Amino acid sequence: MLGNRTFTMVKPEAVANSNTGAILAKIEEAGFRIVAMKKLHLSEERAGKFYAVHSERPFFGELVEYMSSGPIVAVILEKEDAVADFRTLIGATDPSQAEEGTIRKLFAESKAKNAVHGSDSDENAAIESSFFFADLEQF
Ligand code: IDP
Ligand code: MG
Repeated sequence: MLGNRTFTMVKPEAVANSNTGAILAKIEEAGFRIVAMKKLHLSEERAGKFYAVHSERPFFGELVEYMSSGPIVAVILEKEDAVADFRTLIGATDPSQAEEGTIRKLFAESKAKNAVHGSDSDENAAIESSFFFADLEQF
């Protein structure tokens, strides 16, 4: 299965703005299959753990506060070349730099509040999936 799965989150502002369904529709229209999905509210501690790789970045405090500000929807996705194709579908981190038609161009509010997460490698897709779904073998 390695190479065929990625992990995404619909981030708090997109959930709060009732964009979860529209974003999931774009994802399915692009050929991704939903393997597992749940809605939950991260604590600051859990958000900090998820983004630990960014702990030295200047925006880390803002990122943790934002990601714990409301519920998110965590999703494991399946498709050939899932990681790379999903990064293309969501567009650049900063929506002002994102291609037309990408999820971030359509739904993001800012570079920080950018609607969705997307794993950046097969290895991180597996790590991030198991962060939210401890019982992965059943999917
Ligand atoms: P990515 O989500 O496109 O992979 P990363 O560089 O991994 O981007 O950053 C993780 C998340 O941190 C971004 O999605 C965004 O929410 C937030 N972030 C990144 N850069 C900035 C910034 O310069 N200011 C505020 N938040 C940022
Ligand atoms: Mg990243």
